Amino acid sequence: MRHFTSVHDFSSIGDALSKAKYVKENPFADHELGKNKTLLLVFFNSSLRTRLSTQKAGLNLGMNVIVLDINQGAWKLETERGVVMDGDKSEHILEAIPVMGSYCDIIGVRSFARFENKADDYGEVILNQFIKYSGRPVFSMEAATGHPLQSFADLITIEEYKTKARPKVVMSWAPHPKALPQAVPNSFADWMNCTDYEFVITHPKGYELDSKFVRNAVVEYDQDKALAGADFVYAKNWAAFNDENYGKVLSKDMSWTITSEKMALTNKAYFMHCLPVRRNMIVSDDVIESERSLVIPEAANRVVSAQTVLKEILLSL
Ligand code: AN0
Ligand code: CP
Repeated sequence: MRHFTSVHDFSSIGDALSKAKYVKENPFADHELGKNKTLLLVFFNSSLRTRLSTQKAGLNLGMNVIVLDINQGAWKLETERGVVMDGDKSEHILEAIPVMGSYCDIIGVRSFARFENKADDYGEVILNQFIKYSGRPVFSMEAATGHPLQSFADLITIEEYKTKARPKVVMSWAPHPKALPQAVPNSFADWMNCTDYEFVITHPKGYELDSKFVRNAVVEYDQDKALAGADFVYAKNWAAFNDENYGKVLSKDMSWTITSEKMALTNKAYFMHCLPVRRNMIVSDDVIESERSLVIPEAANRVVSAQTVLKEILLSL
């Protein structure tokens, strides 16, 4: 594996899971693999889990790890070519990227959708510039359209907790005060569609996701119907994807919040969320605190997903 931007960079889901199982059971077995190799993590947006779990993954592999927060101490970057740079941006990303590449062996990038231009977001312009100009293997730490390290950790978690071969997994939209990217639900759908689980997506009308990620998943607009018999409930907010309302909040309907009444419709489902989560908007206190909540083991598996991917990239150097 050279770059990692989606589930399709693994040869199969089975391959990804068996590699993750080995990493989880033998976290320090490859401590020599990353010796004298430098991992650079570049953040254009905030992070708690991705920052810590990816650093930890690199350290477990014996790597040196450096982190750059673009918005805290680095020069403001221009990303558009051809612009007369007479504003507040001191440096162009076309110089910054190869410079960053010259200081490391592998680069992780977090750059969320900006909701300024749908074609730029869905063209993954920033991530692709890193791939093109850094000269290094690049992996996504949540880019504009996907968050594959999160979905990989989600899949590992479902495999650990499922009690039947084909669990019913329901991804439900839930309300949130601000516009959030579609990266997490896009990737979750992408990964779930590579399994043989029963996978259902539920959201209010207007929140349809890109068909490239939804593929053959069942879309059910009635949340109660979707939740019936669910084994896993994966809650997430996202902003509208369609051209007319791209990046907009169309609804804050609190009847979509995941409460104990909603969970009572399921087959004693486990509750999942990638975090950070807004309590009593997305999910009630009692559900997230219940014994069926997997949010902490799910976050812990972020080390496993990151370490599995970094190991594959290190093996390809
Ligand atoms: C981000 C999002 O929804 O994409 C990151 C989630 C991992 N969430 C927020 O910005 C609150
Ligand atoms: N789930 C996740 O990626 O969390 P952070 O935004 O805190 O990294």
